Amino acid sequence: MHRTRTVATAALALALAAVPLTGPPAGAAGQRDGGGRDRPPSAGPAISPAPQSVRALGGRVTITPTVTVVAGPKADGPALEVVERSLKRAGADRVVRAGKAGHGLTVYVDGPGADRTLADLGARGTAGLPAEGYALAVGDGRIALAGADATGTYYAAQSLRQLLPHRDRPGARIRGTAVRDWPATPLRGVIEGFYGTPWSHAARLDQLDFYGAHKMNTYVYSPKDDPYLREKWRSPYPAEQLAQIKELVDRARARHVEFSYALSPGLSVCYSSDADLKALTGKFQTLWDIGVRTFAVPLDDISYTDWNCAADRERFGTGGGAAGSAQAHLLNRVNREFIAAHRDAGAQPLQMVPTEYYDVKATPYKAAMKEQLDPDVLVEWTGVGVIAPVMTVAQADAARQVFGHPILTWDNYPVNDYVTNRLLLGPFSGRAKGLPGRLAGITANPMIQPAASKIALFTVADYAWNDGAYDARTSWAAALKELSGGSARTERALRAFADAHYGSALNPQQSPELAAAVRRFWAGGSAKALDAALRTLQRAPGVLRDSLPDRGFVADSGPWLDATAAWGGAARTALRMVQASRAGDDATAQRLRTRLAAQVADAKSYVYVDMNGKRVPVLVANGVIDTFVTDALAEQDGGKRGTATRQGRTQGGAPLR
Ligand code: LTM
Repeated sequence: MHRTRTVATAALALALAAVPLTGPPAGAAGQRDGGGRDRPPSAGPAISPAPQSVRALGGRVTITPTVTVVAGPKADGPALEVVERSLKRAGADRVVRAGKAGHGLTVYVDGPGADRTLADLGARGTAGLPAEGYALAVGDGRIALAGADATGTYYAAQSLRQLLPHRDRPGARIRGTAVRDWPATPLRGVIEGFYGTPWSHAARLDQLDFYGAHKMNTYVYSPKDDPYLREKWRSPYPAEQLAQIKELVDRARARHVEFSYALSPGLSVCYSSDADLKALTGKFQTLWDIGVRTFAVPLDDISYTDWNCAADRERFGTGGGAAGSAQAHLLNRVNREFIAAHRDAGAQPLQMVPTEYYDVKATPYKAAMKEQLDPDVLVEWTGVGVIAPVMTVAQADAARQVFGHPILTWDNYPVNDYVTNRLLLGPFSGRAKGLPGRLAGITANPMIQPAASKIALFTVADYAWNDGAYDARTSWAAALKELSGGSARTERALRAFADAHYGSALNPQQSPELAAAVRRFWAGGSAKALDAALRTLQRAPGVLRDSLPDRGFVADSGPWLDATAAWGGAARTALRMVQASRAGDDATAQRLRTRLAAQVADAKSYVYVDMNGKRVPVLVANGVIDTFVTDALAEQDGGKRGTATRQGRTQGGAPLR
């Protein structure tokens, strides 16, 4: 891992009434609040990721006791399941399938019925939509959804799910709406590519559900610390582990997610060896046999100046150019002898991660890749920097140019394997508008904590689907809303918690909301306002433990929840100490100071235990809450407030990068 080299919604909370009556030209912005303002918790139905185009239609739809679903002959099975489940959740007593309209509400899914109904309702059909695009119309007692392909229909069903309310009896009314929608980039998803404890099987299944619901279509299976992917890459899987992978592959297919299997032979491979080619393709074949159709060969984080066999030195020579040639040689053989041989049976283009994956400098290595690697191989690239604070269109174009291949980003956010003391709960930021259209796709490397990654991944999905409408803060708020399951109290707690873990290389401002509250206080604002913010933070862990629907999130965040409650309490004590001191009550101030020392010690005592048993003290709102405490102590000492900030005396975490 290049730790040292690191430079380092969207549930656009759509109030349908406010949807402009605009047409859906290609590239049209969605209905997001373009100013980046967060909608209040009470905002109405939301579609996430933000659709390319939504408009209001006349005529409502009422959920009747019996709803008829008329499916086209090739209608997607998983899409139908989503539609039927959503209708029941919206209050229908019975959902029946039939060949023609019933007495109550009829929902057309693909086929001639859907096409006719879309036209009747004044909505455009699927003609001209790119892959995975869809059309959805709700109005005049009918609903129609149709996809440019099966995945498009599935995504139409996901959008309908979000438009329908949750009711326990029939009668709910839904406003007339037309959605015409398509993705901004073909591949959108997640690469489980971090160091540290690999995700559990249950967590992966849960993630695949999440990806399908958020129109992400890619999951790359590449945990660095699964020995069968790197150290023991030649060894076959034990039957039990292979059976679990098959379960993942099946679940992925049911959620329209492409499962990409990534094998990393670089630690020991001999690029020129027939035996190693056979070992690689033989292992791929065992994965093919359980249904995998997409394969990757990551060659990141290996040495390319040391060969693993003398034959490679003799054949390819030395230096970066030789390494590029050797890698291209092996990958081309995999591409021609395995991928091409399986193409008619559904094999997808090969993916690879180059050893130089983090810049766009022209080098002999990249020149070899450009000239020698088969042109249909997708090259993964992390941007300029391993953790790229920004990604621009110009950088992506430069990467396309220098590698000479389609670029799939391996975006190292919200991965936290290089800062295991932190949760990274801020949104996907710093990625330019227009970037997805230049890429083969976007994959995000998540945190070691799967469920806690969902806040950031929600925003990744939002950006990758419709970057034109994307606003990081709005998407972040929509993610919090969705994860809170409809409870305003839970949402407030989650927001306070996520704000306390917001900072990263992409979001250089740590805890923007808490920091603003602290700033206001020092600028003469009321102690009451700051205490309210700190109280919300202190109590947030209890609320989340009590009511956050995603229990995985709570489990993932354990030490950070404990530390957050403790830091919230410590900061409140510090605030009271300042107030007592300013009021001339030195005895109380001194008593609070003693308590504060114990509270800070407690707050610093919570640890994350990594896969090697290492105990890592966790950080909370670092540089904000600890600095507030230090500044409060300095003020009581009669010193100048702000000394701590200037001297960087914080919880001891590395600076944000
Ligand atoms: O980013 C790449 C291509 N490789 C590794 C990742 O496995 C790791 O998770 C990240 C973040 O530490 N850095 C890398 O270099």
